[in-house]
Formats: sequence, structure tokens, C-alpha cells
Amino acid sequence: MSRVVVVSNRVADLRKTTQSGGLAVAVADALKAKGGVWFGWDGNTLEDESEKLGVDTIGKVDVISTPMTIEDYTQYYIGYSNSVLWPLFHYRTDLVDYRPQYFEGYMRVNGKFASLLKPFLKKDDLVWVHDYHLIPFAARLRALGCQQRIGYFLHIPFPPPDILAASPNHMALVESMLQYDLLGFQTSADMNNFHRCAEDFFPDAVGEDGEITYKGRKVRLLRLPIGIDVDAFIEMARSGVEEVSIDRMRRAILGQHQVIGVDRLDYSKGIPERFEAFSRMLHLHPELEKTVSFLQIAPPTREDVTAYSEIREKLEGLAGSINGKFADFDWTPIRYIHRPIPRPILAAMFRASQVGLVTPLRDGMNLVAKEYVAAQDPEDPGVLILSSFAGAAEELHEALIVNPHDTDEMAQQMYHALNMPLEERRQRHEKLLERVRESEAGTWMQNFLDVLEEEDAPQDAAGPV
Ligand code: GDG
Repeated sequence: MSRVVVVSNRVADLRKTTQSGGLAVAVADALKAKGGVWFGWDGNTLEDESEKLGVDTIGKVDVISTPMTIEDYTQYYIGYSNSVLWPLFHYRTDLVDYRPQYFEGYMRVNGKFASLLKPFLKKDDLVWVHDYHLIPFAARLRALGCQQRIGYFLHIPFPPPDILAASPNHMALVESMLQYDLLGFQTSADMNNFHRCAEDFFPDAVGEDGEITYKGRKVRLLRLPIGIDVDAFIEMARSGVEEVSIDRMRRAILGQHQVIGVDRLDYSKGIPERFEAFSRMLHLHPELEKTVSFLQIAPPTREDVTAYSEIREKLEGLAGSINGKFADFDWTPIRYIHRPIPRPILAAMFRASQVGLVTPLRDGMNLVAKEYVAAQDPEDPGVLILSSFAGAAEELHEALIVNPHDTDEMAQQMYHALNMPLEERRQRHEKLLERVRESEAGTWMQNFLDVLEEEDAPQDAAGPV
């Protein structure tokens, strides 16, 4: 099989265990096992242009990374990627902060990245580009004469045409996507939204059979939900971390249960709504006081974007007021940690928690949902509460599915989860674990690359639904 070249905005530090962010976690899991090249930004910013490429080999992976200028970081990363595309693709047109120079920076950096990668490419490489930062990457590579097969996977939702049209660059975005050989999406809803955009904005590209051909190249679509390295996560959760075991024992003695949430501190994750729902449950069921606490781990992310500092302030205020209302000398209802926690501790914490609350307002997939399931003790598993707006809800039917905007429903389902009989918990968990195994990180990667490599994929694997 051909060599795989993964391109993403940021290369992950494959030696670190505190890495948060779904793409880094999933791609690192899959690429470490398979080997290949990983190209992207090294996370550093410089005053001026520099061609200081870093080349490093970690296990079977050659990592090629580049710094970026402060101007590029401001316009491409903070600007277009995270102040325009991220809110827009999460259906938050109210948070879009559009400026023409952001789009210029976005196109410029995609061009620079393509020029930096080109000398490293071999004729038969399979190039796999990831996520919203790099939509124009294939078009830039093609402009430099690269003929390799190029695939793209979007980790976040893809919006319907009327939302996408809120961006003045919607035509350019869709046209850029049409330059790939293969486009992968988390859910069939996302894939169908893209297909509708292609039909609306580039009707000549879509045939009567629904197939897309652009500039003589067939563009295939694939729904391929991302997953985790299930066995590695199970092992991590089982191996027990001392501080988690002590915390668990203390709660067992006090007869206390724990509800857990783990998310990058992002407005798309619905964390304030979750706090409100926990507070509502305590209000409706005063008998639960001192018997249950809520642990929210929310490491900082994208702090240079205003919307993120606002959500942080909101959350801190909310945690303070709920604790102020319900706490007692021997009980803190909400424990809120705003820093990254090592992955083995997270895994053990998931296993030690009776309820996993995964309630984003909109999410491409949400790997935390899958991690929570994998971490459970099959003999005495906890219950997953999952938002219907997470991509994972298309697969994980045996979770308690909720609408994150409905505080009462979330409060009721949390109560239901805390009181669910063992037999029902086991049945739900068994089925959920089966489903989580169906989309393991390694299989996900292999399936994408198999379709990318095929000259002509079977219609049912790549056609619209
Ligand atoms: C994007 C899409 C899609 C979180 N806090 C800590 C920590 N994490 C880890 C989690 C999980 C990952 O970060 C987050 O992944 P998600 O999938 O939940 O969310 P996004 O970061 O928004 O990821 C998402 C994903 O891409 C993959 O395609 O599922 O929909 O938005 O693995 O456990 N890890 C550590 N410490 C923390 O404090 N070590």
C-alpha cells in the first residue's frame, strides 16, 4: 500500500499524554499504529517569515512541522478558521466575526503549507487532509502540479446551504472541496448537507444519479464516523490511578455518586446548559443533596478568541452561584477543573463515574462519548447521557438521548441514569461497546485510505444517501 501523508493544522505531540482535542487523539492513535508522515503547524509563532521546518521521527511516524508568523496566526487560525468557520459550521451564525483579511490569510497559509509539503511528496503517496483549517489545501497542491490522490476528512459538522451561505466565501469553500478525490464526513446528515450545497451552488457538477464530477475528476463522498483505540482505552481505565482510586473509595464510604463531563472549554459543548440541568435536578430532588456531585473537566482552548473568554467567565459565574446555593461544609456539588488532565487519569475518572454527561449543542462526533463507554466496568457500568446534536447519536442509540436545550429533560434523564437498575445498565452498555468497536480509530483510518486508493469505489460506500 502507498505511503500515507496526513496533513492537519497542528501536528500532535506524540510523546505527550495531556493532548486534548479529538483530531489529535484519533489521528495520533491511528497513525502511530500504521506509520506514515504527519505535516502541520508546530504550535509556535514568529515575528517574521522563517522556513525553519522541524523534521522528527517518532516511532513509525515522520513528523514535519513548521512555525507560522503572528500575522498568519491571527488571520488564518484565530480569524478565518476559528472566528468564521468554527461558529458557522456549528450553526452559530451569531458568533461569526467575518473580516476580508481573515479569508486572505486563510488562503495564503493554505498556499504556504502546500508549498512547504510539496518537496516531501512521493509520486504514489496518499495525501489525507484534515479539518476546516485546510479546506483549500488540495486546490493549492493541484495548482503546484501535484497529481497524487488527495482525500479530506471534516471532523466537525457540515451545515446546510442556507447556513453556509452566511459566509461571503461559500462558493469558494464548496469549490475547494470539489478538488478532492474523496470527502469524508462524520454523519450522513453532514454528507447530505454537503451534497445539497454542491447541487445548489455547482449544479453542473452533480449528475442525475447524484454523482459529483468536477473539472473531469470524480469527487466521492463517504460517511465514516471516527472512533478511538478501544482496547488501549479500556486498558488505561482498568489499570487504576492511585489518586482516582482514593477519590472513589472516599465517595463509596460516603455513599456518593459522581456525574462527569470532559470537554475542551468551547461554546459548542453546551457546558453551561449542563450545569443548569444539574442544578435543576438538585432543586427537583432535594433528597439527592450530598449524595451526588458533578465533576466537569474543561481545559482551556483558543483563548485568543473573544467568544472563548466569554464562555469561561459565564461558566465560572455559574459554578460559583450553584455551589453557593447548594454546597455544605462537607459537600461541593460542582467540581470544575480548568486545566488539562493526563489521559490515564481521565480514563480512570470515567470508570469511577456513574453518569457520563455528553451534551454538546452541536458536535461533529464527540469522542468523549465513546471513551466513556469504553472505560466502564462491564459488570457495573455507568450510564451515558448523549445530546441528539452530537454526531455520536447517529450510532449510540442505547445512550439516554437528550435535547441539550431542554433543561428539565436533562435533569430528569440524569435522575433516571442515577437510579437505573443494574440489568438495564449492563444491557445498554454491552450494545454501546459493540457500536464503539465498529468505528475504532484504526479501522476508521484504514477504511478511508482503502476508498481513497481505489480507482472507483463501489457506489454504496461513496455515493450520497
Ligand atoms: C473535534 C470535533 C470530533 C479533553 N479534555 C482533556 C482531554 N480531552 C480529550 C478527550 C477527547 C478529546 O480531547 C476531545 O475530543 P472530542 O471529539 O470530544 O471533541 P473536539 O476536540 O471538539 O474534536 C469532534 C473530533 O474532532 C474527532 O473527529 O469527535 O466532534 O469537534 O479525546 O478525552 N484529554 C486530556 N486531558 C484533558 O483535560 N488528556
